[in-house]
Amino acid sequence: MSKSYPYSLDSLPYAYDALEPVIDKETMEIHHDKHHQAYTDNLNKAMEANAELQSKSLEELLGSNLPAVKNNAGGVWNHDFFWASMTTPDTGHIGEALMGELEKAFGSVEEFMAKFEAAALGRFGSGWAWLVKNKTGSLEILSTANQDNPMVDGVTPLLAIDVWEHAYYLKYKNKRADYVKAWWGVVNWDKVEERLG
Ligand code: MN3
Repeated sequence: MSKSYPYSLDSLPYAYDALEPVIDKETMEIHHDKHHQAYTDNLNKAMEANAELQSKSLEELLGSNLPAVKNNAGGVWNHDFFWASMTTPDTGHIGEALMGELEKAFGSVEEFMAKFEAAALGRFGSGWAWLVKNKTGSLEILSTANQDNPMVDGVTPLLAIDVWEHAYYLKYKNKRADYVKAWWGVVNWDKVEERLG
């Protein structure tokens, strides 16, 4: 999924209504066509103003000390990752290798989900919750603010949920917990296992 300048917005890997009823079509249209498009456009603008960065990869920009570069690079990368993390409701299941890693790190799938939900709900304001593989190869849960991306700390993202209000407000209003619980139904577990490597 490595992109480079000039950045363009990829189509969703499924139809806008593919995640219904968990995530409604209108939310997906606005989230992808407006928000993700805006991060893409604003990243290109920031790159125009910082031509020396144009040869860098998108991943390298995630750690930029220029807020306009870092925030919009995160917005582009994180949403590509988020779309690919989801699939048609109730079609995925956790494979053996991933199950083993989740049990090793968290004790059980239920414990993993509880901790991941706590990270998603505990993120004050806008941000993300992540399942990552850390530098020693074990799984961890963390959350980031805004469009920050944990790869800058050397970890490998496996799964992420967007908990900005734009991701859920039309359908779930202020009830982030309901969104997070329903979201398990659209996780693309095959993709998570693939990212495990
Ligand atoms: Mn978003």
